[in-house]
Amino acid sequence: MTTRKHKTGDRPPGSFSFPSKPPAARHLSRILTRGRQELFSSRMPSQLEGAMGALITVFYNYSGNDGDKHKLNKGELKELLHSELSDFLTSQKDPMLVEKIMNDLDTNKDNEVDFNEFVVLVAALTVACNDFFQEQNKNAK
Ligand SMILES: [Ca+2]
Ligand SMILES: [Ca+2]
Repeated sequence: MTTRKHKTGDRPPGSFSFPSKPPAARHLSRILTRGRQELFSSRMPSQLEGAMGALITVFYNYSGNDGDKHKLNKGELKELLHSELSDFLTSQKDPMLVEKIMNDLDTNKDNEVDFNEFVVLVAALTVACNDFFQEQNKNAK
């Protein structure tokens, strides 16, 4: 009888796990290519379009400071996390947190976080926030 000890996808407790590909990303990019004309016309952006624009702006505010202008190195990622997600960071006591986040986000292992990798973090945190609020709602009833 053989006992298989190793399980695939096992992670040490406390580490982050992000989906490797944002769902429906390809479909979305097709829509975007078609809708780009309308998206960047002079009308006021919708709330969601504004949020998407803000996401892009925030990323490039930090990615352009050092080295590759289109990617966040570890220093830039740390700066972004501390400035833009300070509440999230202070609630986590792990001193290796930035390293762990960097490791989990950097799916192509080039030691940089590009925009595609960055949005996975935002999506995962947004999902976590939504779960939290749903839980709060449930408890309030
Ligand atoms: Ca950079
Ligand atoms: Ca990368």
